[in-house]
Amino acid sequence: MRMSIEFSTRVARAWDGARACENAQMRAAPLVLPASLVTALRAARSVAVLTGAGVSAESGVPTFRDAQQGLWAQFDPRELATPSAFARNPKRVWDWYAMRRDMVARVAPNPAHFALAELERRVPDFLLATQNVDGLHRRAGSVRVVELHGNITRVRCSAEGTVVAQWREPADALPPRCPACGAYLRPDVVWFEEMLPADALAAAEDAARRCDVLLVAGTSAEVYPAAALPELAQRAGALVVEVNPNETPLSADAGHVLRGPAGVVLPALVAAAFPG
Ligand code: BJW
Repeated sequence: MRMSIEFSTRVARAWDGARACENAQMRAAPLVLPASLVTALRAARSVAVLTGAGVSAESGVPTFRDAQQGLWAQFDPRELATPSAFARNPKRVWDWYAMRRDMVARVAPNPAHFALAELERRVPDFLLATQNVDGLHRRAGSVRVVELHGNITRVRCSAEGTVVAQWREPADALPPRCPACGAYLRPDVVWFEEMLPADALAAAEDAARRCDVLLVAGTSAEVYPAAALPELAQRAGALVVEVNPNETPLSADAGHVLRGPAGVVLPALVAAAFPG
């Protein structure tokens, strides 16, 4: 119980930080959309999108690496998001994810999610590859979505990988057990040092290779293999567009960089390319 209170307070602080950050970004400089970008997006037959935590920031979900309000500013990822952390202290890891699962259930998609769902309806060939585990893209109406890092709302057996629909929180200081084999249950997310779901990654790589335009929104572009998708697309001839209020390792190589919050930039871009 003490652990839950600790997580509750500190994650709530990150949530508040995400909202403060959102408010500050909303007051950012006016957005300029290059005409060549609008034309390219309108003409594109195939569009791929890579999203990261920044796309959910305006829903109030904390990012990972933002200096003040990111989760990794308050929590050590090696203690919470690795298989060895779960092996060392399964209850601590379980509690952290349970807290975040509760928080995610209480937020809603923002204009960035809705703009990407609208873009999907306008483009013949489309794929949205997200690193986010919050499920907000589907809740906004996106259909052609692959979740590269899993989904925090699901739970699976840590031994067999079977997704378990229902579980009861045990009274003791351990995570719940798999009803079939008795191993601990764990969140159905991808931790560091774990492989990404092969079908999701293959679909994202295919989309990156064949797209005309790749939008990269709200990611620090630091975590591989997702961070390799922009280069894959660029080598195959795609126009790569970064949407991010801050500089990332991708910024120097992107064809266009739109500096601003995704909840402002993406609706404006989609409306400019597909008016009416
Ligand atoms: C806004 C905004 C607004 C703010 N609008 N934008 C050495 C040892 C072991 C492994 C490695 C190693 N070196 C490299 C690796 C590989 C490792 C890796 O890449 N590490 C790097 C950190 C160096 N990768 C892996 O381990 C992956 N697996 C793998 O490679 O398997 C093969 C392998 C096996 C064994 C050994 C080695 C390799 C798995 C990666 C799994 C990542 N998992 C997490 C946690 C998921 C579960 C959870 O939620 O807890 O995924 S970590 C975290 O980072 C999460 C995210 O999906 C991911 C990416 O973060 P993201 O989305 O980019 O968020 P931020 O916070 O970084 O950035 C937010 C951005 O938004 C910022 O740029 C802001 O400016 C911006 N922003 N507000 C738009 N309003």
